[in-house]
Amino acid sequence: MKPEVLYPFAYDYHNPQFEIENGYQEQYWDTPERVAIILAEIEKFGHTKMARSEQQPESDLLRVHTKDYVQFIKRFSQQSESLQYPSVFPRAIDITGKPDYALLGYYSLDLGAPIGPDTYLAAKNSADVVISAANRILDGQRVVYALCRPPGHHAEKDKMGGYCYFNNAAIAADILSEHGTVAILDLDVHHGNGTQRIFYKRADVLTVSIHAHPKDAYPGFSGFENEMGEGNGIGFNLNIPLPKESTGNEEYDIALNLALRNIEKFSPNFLVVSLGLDTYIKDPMQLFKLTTEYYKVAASQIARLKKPTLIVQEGGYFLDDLGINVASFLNGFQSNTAVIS
Ligand code: SP5
Ligand code: ZN
Repeated sequence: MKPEVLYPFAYDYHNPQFEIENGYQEQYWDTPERVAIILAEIEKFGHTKMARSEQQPESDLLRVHTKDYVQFIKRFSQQSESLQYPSVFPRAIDITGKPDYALLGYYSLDLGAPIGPDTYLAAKNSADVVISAANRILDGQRVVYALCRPPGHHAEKDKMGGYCYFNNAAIAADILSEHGTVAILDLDVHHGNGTQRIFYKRADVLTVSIHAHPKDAYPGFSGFENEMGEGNGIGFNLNIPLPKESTGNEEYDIALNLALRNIEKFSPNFLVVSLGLDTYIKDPMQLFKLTTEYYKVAASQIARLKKPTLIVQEGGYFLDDLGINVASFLNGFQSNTAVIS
């Protein structure tokens, strides 16, 4: 079955020029072009249906984010004339009545998710895509690709960071979880700290992530093997960190198979894939060495689970090949989903 494709209502905005990494200005890799490039490439492959997503109720954001966080991004975004970066990071304080100067840092993990005039709209449009996609899955569509941008998996319930504001995959998983169990497979090269944390105490949503070992890659503070869930959620979080230097197709494939075996054992009703193409050999993140051809192989193995699957776009920054890498992954899904149990 060919994946149905949903993309944002509008996407030519929210274009920060830099993030700050280790004290230095670094290029901001998440650009509006990414959406256009992916769309242009996958259009060539004739997917079942490609559509702009519809607007969705703001209340769906509150499934995984606090009201004060969503309201802050909305208000602060609308009143900002230029991109705003935090200066202080207050922790464990009562934030009632504190000025925006303090709040911006309170709601931030890092200096990689600034807020400008169109940030809320871009993040909301991105979440709308995944909400519409989850609804398509509930309507009976077997494979849906949500072309989300900005990405979401680093966003926690009240924290933005790593280009992420609203956790698209988590919102979708929470919607689907009202109708059955859900597994989230996070394939972005960075650990999906937000997704992990949001579901950390839940047994009805299994979170599995394959990523560059946090000891030498962003986000650094989570993604370790010993993080296995808490309370009811113990045993329902699996991290598979891989070495930064030596991970190519073969090494990755072993990890993917371990991930898939665990998902199969959990036997979810729905699968959400956080798809990052920043595992690519030419990606500027310079971590893993996966190839265009391998994305197809990976997808065909995931498709063998034969679960209704929502693929959510996360990272991937080598623009020349980003489109073909997504297309390769989506094409790998086509061959194996004909019979679904
Ligand atoms: C969604 C997502 O992929 N977010 C990633 C955020 C990463 N931010 C830190 C980037 C540091 C990149 N440094 C690259 C150095 C190699 N030249
Ligand atoms: Zn990433």
